[in-house]
Amino acid sequence: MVLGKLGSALHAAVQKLLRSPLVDEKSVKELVKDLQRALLQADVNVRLVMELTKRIEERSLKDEIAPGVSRREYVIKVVYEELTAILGEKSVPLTLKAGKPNVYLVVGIQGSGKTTTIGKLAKLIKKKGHRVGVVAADTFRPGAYDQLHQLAEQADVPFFGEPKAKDSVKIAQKGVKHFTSEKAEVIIVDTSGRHKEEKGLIREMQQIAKAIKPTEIILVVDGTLGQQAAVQAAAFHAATPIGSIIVTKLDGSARGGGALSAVAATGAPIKYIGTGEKIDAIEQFVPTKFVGQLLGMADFEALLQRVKDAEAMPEKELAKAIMSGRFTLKDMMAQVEAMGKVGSLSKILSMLGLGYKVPKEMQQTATENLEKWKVIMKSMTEEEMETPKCIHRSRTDRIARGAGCQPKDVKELLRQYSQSKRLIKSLRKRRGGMRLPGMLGGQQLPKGGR
Ligand SMILES: Nc1nc2c(ncn2[C@@H]2O[C@H](COP(=O)(O)OP(=O)(O)OP(=O)(O)O)[C@@H](O)[C@H]2O)c(=O)[nH]1
Ligand SMILES: [Mg+2]
Repeated sequence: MVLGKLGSALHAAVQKLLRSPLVDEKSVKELVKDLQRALLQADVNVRLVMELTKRIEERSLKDEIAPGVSRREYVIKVVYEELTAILGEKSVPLTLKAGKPNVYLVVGIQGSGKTTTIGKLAKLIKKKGHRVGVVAADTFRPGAYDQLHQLAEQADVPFFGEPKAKDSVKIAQKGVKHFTSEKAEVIIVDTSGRHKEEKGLIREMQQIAKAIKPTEIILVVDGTLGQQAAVQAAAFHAATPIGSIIVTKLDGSARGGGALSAVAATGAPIKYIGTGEKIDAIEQFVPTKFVGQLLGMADFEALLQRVKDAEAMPEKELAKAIMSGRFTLKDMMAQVEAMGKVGSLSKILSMLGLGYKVPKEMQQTATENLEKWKVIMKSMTEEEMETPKCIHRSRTDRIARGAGCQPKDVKELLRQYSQSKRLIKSLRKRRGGMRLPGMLGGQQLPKGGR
C-alpha cells in the first residue's frame, strides 16, 4: 500500500476521534497529538506539521459549524482539508495538446526512477488511446539503452535509440525528429542520471531542452528521500516554468509523506506518483483522493461534498427556529427542499461508521411530493402556513381546489407535517440537540455523544 505506515497511523487517529464519546477540546487535542506523531514519523517537516496541526485545532474548536453538521463530522472535514492543502489540492494532468507532438523530457538524479517511470507513463498514455514513442537519450549508463528498450516492449510502444550513441543532446534531437515524422502524439525522452546533485542536473536539462524544446519537463524524485526531496524540487522549479514532478518509490517508504509535502511546498505540481517496480505501478496524483485513501475512508470526496452542501444550506435561522420549538409548514418545506439538494446527511454519518440511518421511504415521499406540496402551499393563506392547526375540513377542500388536487393530498401534507413536528418535539426533549432533525431524519440517533 502507498505510504502504508502513515496511512494506518492517520486512519487510527481519525477512528479514535470517531469513537470517542465526546468531541471536545480534549479529544481534539488528542487527535492533534496523534496527527503530529504520524506526520513527523513520515518525515514531514516539523514547521509544516506544527502549522498544520495548529490550524486543525483552531478550526475544529473555534469555527462556527453549520446546522446539520456535527462537530465530529466537521473535525474530520478540517483534517481532510488541511492535509489536502499541504499537498497542493488541485491535480493538474500532463499537458497534452492535440495536433502536434507533445514532448516530455524526463530528468532526475541518479537512480531516482526515470527509466522505470517512462515505461509506466508510456503504457498509461497508450492505454488512453494516444500514439506514444520513447527515446533513449541516456548515453551515460551502459545498460540504459536495453533497459528502456525492454520497458518499451512491455508497454507495447515504439522505441528509438542507438546503442553506441555518445552525445545525449544529438540523440534526443534525432529521436524527437523521428517520432514527429511518425506522427506520434507523445514523445518521452529518457536522460542520463549521471548527476548526484541538482546543479549539474539542471545544466544538462537546460542543454537538452534548448535542443528539443519540450512541451513539459518532468523531474523524477525519489520519495525515499523524505523532506530532502524538496532541495531538488525547488532548484528545478526555479529553473523551468514548464516543469512538473513525479515522486517515485512511495510504496512502503516510511518517508514518503515528507517527500510529497516538501515537494508540494516548493510550488511545483506533482502529477504522478510511483508505487512499485512493476510497469503498472503508477497513479495520477490527486491530493483529495490521495488523502481520502490515506485516511482510509472509501468515498471521501462524496462525504466532503455533502458536508459542504449542508454548510451551504440557507437555513441557519431555520434551524434555530426549529430548535426553539417553532416549526411551521413553511419551515418544513424549506427543509425538504434543502434535503432534496443535499441528498441525505445520513449517508455521511453511515460512511463515518456512526450507523445513523434514515428510512428510505420517508426520504422518497418527501422528495417525490415536493412539487405537489409547493403548489398546495401556494393556495394556502399566510395564516394557514404559519398555524396549520387551523386548517379544517372546509379549508382543506378549498386548498385542494385551488391547487388542482385531491383533498387527500392536502391531508397527506398535513399528516407529514404533524409527524415531523412530533419527531422534533421528542428529539428536543431527548437532547439539547444540535442536529437539524425534521421530517427526513432523526429517528435513530447515533449512539453516544457527538
Ligand atoms: N519500489 C519501487 N521501486 C522503484 C520505483 N520506481 C523505480 N524503482 C526502482 O528504482 C531503481 C532505479 O530505477 P531506474 O528507473 O533505473 O532509475 P533511473 O533514474 O532511470 O536511474 P539512472 O538512469 O541510473 O539514473 C530500479 O531498481 C527500479 O526498479 C517505485 O515506484 N517503487
Ligand atoms: Mg535511467
